[in-house]
Amino acid sequence: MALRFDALWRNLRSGDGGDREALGVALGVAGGKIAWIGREAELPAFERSAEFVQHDAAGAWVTPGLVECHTHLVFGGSRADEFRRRLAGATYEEIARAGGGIVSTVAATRKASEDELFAAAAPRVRRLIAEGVTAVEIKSGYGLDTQTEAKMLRVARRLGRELPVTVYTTFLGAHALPPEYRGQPDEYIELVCTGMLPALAERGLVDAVDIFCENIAFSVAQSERIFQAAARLGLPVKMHAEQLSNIGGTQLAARYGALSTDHLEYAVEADVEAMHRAGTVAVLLPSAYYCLRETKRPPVELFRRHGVPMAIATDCNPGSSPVLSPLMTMNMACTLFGFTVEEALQAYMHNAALALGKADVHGTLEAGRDADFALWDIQSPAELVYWLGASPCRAVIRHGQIVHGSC
Ligand code: DI6
Ligand code: FE
Repeated sequence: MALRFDALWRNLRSGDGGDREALGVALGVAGGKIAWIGREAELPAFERSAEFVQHDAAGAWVTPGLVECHTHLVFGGSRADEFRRRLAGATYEEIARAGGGIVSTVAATRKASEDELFAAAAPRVRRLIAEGVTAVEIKSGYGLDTQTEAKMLRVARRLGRELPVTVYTTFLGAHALPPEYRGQPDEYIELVCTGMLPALAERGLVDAVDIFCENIAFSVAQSERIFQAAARLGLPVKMHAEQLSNIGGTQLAARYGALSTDHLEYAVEADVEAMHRAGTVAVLLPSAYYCLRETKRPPVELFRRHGVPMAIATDCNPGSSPVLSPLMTMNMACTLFGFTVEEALQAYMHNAALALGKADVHGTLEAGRDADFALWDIQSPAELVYWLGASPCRAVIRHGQIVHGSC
């Protein structure tokens, strides 16, 4: 059967900049999917649909759309004052314990209307798209009551409807203890498990469930109750684990088959082994490490040795990572964590898709998949990671349509 294209990009480059570099690549799109990709010299005969357009990419590099797999980008207010306090010497933990931090964003998010939250979040998402992102995960966790968590997740879904990006929602009801439950964390966990999560899942607002398992947040035992509640609903789980200390969250998460555990600065070899056995992805968040002036690096060498896939993400949030640049985050993964360029790129493509349980949809360029890709004005992929403060992204294509830039 003859191929029929709605669009064809010619004169692309692809590969990792090494031996597998390919010049003269062509990519044909039909019905929003990649219909054909390969060397232009081998392009088969094809028919042109009525709307057919041909683009000369003039040697631009093509990559899959980036997958931003860990954000908290829907929130009210700002924490610039907290940043000032931290510059003056207060620590993130001190601020959190004194009722600032996450809980101050909770107050601002509860107060904000749904339209206000959307209006604040949309430009953040557009920034990500402008750096090549075609899929983004967005967590709740600044509501901490059913109504506000629902509001946040509806805003996330609306971002996915109104902006050219695929949104995956994650329920993070166990992000912090809301002030009205002070001294009653187990009662709050009960509400999360039997009230909030089932209600939000029933409304179709939850793609996955996350927990902040940490001394300043929720214990391993409390986390387990949430994993059990998620399992009852058939929802995949993830965990913020071993970020500020090691309390054993990772091993629990691995026992529950978590898609990913995230942060992991304090993870040890037994954690890494458990992740390997469970197929759990290590999501590393170098910009949070940088913003918190953390000095303990995640055990990258152990992840490599045990074959645990590493993803990276901005962790975009108003406290520990007010960051909207995937490219800078890749640079930080290399400069601060010792990633290679190839690892950083994989970490933002295939491995990030794995961390969302969506590796069958995102993260690679293959015929039959959604035509979600980015074109870059670079001479080699190392330039994606090398430049700071300048995005060489020429265009972003989602479902076959140019959604950013031009080509
Ligand atoms: N870890 C983080 O880095 C973010 N949440 C979490 O559990 C921080 C969120 C914030 O400070 O608002
Ligand atoms: Fe986070």
